[in-house]
Amino acid sequence: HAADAHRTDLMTITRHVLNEQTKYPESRGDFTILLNHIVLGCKFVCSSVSKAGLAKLFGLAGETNIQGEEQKKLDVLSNEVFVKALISSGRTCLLVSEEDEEAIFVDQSKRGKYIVVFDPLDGSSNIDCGVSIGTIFGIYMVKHKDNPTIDDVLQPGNNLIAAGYCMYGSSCTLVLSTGSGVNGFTLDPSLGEFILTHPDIKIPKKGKIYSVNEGNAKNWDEPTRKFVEKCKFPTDGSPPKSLRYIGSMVADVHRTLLYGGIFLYPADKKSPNGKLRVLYEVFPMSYLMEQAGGQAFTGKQRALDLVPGKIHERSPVFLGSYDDVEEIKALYAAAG
Ligand code: AHM
Ligand code: MG
Repeated sequence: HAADAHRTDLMTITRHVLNEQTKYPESRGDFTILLNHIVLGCKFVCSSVSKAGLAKLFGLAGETNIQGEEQKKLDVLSNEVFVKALISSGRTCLLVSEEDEEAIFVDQSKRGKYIVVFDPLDGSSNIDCGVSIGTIFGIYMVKHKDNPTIDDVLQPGNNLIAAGYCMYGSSCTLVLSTGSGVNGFTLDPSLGEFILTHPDIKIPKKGKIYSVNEGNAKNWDEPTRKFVEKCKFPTDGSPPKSLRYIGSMVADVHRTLLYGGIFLYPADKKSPNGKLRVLYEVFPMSYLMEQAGGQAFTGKQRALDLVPGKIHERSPVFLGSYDDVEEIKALYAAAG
């Protein structure tokens, strides 16, 4: 249709979030402003990631460029971009980034009521071969704005007011939940706008895919081992599941959300708490899964009920389709 070629009535992410916020009469646009700054960070990182292959032309990370400045690694650069974008929004008071050992307390003059936890560039070991990577974020509301402390961020995932990720892949996709379902937006590079392309994402109740680093199998515990065995050799007459593992959490979770199935990063003998970080990896992804009708489990409890004791704490995680997570829960319950 000629009319379709010139569609101008697009649902941009800003318009979408503004619509959602009208449900809260007390809202004064602060959240929309914060989100706009996150979106800006995502666009910047997206453009840097797409140029990563050209980095050699401009000088490799660790080398100096023509201006004599050291070329920054993409994960370091992404972190700086997000920290600056978040602080300059004037809506944050406390930031926790995977890249920074300490939490960042925002200066009083720029302080707002939101706390943002984020992994600016997750899966960065995949950059050099062009595999999808992403940014993951979660947003909390501070308890005491005048005097935020580290306890303000050591909240269970249950208290998140929003979470999302942006995947830098064949296209740039931002998936977001503000607590009433999950929506996906795709960056239209010609407009520089994220457009609603995946409204109200619901994860299939049961999936045909499992996703785990099987190279760690030798060190798994009994319930994880049994679960993966059942994926390959089902005993209930169902066909075996397919294995898909990219090794980039955003990409693996994105596929799980859209196609269904289960993503596991379990505990093992070498890493009894698994690998993934509670605040900015496990929580946001678990929140999105639940909002899409799936589940997230740690091997002991519902993932969002965890209360982290420190900002970079890790936890095992099993997340995805409702029925598939039910199965792993049953195996852990049986193991006692
Ligand atoms: P990173 O934060 O150092 O990039 O590591 C996190 C990544 C996740 O994206 C991915 O799910 C996981 O590490 C893969 O780990 P492994 O290589 O052990 O399978
Ligand atoms: Mg990470």
